[in-house]
Amino acid sequence: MNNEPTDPHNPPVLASNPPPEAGVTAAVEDSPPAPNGLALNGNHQGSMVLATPTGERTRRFNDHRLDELHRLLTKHGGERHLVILQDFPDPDALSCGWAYLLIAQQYDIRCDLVYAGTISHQENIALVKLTGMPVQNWPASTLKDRDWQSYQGCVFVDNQGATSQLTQWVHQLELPVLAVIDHHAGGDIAADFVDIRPNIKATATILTQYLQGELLVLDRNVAEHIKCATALIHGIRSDTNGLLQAQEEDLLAVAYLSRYYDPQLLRSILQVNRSKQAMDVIERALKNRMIQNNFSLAGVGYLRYDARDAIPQAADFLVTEDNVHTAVVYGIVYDKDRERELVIGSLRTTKLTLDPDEFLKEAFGHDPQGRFFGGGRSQAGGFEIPMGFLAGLNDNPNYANLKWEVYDTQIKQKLLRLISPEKQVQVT
Ligand SMILES: [Mn+2]
Repeated sequence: MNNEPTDPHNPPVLASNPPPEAGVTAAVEDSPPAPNGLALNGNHQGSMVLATPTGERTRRFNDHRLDELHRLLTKHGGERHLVILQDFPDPDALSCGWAYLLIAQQYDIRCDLVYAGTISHQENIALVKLTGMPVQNWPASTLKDRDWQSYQGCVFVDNQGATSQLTQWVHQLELPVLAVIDHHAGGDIAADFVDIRPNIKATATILTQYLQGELLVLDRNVAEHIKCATALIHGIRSDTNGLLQAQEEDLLAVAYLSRYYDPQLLRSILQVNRSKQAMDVIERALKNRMIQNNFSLAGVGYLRYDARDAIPQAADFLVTEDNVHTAVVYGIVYDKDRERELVIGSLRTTKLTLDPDEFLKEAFGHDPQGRFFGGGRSQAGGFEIPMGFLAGLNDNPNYANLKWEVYDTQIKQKLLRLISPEKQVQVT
């Protein structure tokens, strides 16, 4: 291949006047010099390098988004940026953050990939450990001591700032938001480069398209590339219910990544066993579940903040029961960092006509500021209800029990209003 990977120390210079070939998509290999004196030196599908007689090089892509991102990265060459993930990053977020970091490296941009919450899901811990992904935890309590001055900008990947505690710091310190790449709808964050595509199932599909466009040319001989490609496949799989909900673009992205990924590594990531904690929560969910109109509802009581990922795992499990199409599991956690206590819950459904986002918004409503307590995507959703005045002082077991019963009852009442509106269900 006659690729011309970008020299990290000498990022490509853009021509001041766009040449007329803008929008060319065909692969050009060993092409003769173009009549206007420009030598075309194309890569197989994503980009081409145009060399002018003066030796100046510029790259053009078949997708305007790649052009824009390329221009942005070129402009910021030599800088240091923060890549911000949601507080509880999932495989899609993690793999995309990493892919972005590798792309930015091509432009001599040093990125730090950070999140403020925890990675507690066993599979996600395995993903990070087994791939050696360079992701850093910046807990909320440490944010005031971070060296923010050394960053010239930040990037949100697989989120738009709403789900990260880092966002308020970014705004306070006026750190420029350079790029937002996401597949969730909504959000009104402004950035130099915005690529938000709600019709795509996983952000990893979008990042893979950047790779296909050769913002970074993957190389099978580079271990990091193999691992990142594997992580991206895992990201797409996990946001599409194991590809069952994948659409053409997601599948094409996986097909491309299949040239580079390590199947053995992917298997190891997926085969991680559940923690004892998660098993205990699943056991509680099984014991406490009540089934009504094919909904399985289970409160699991109090659990440690870092065990919160056991809740979606329990919901995943309950939804597999015969005659159940939707499971909701919830519990109370105490967030030490932010000194707040909250009810968190997860919904899983196999019922195609049930929209988790609509259902949870309708069931739990919103706070006085208009922020909904819950939301979701297809087949999955979650909710968080802060306890406010009732938070804390759980050393008193009678009080703790009473509080749990109140929340347990209220959540069931709110859900049952939607599940069995025709009859008054007794919740005790
Ligand atoms: Mn995602």
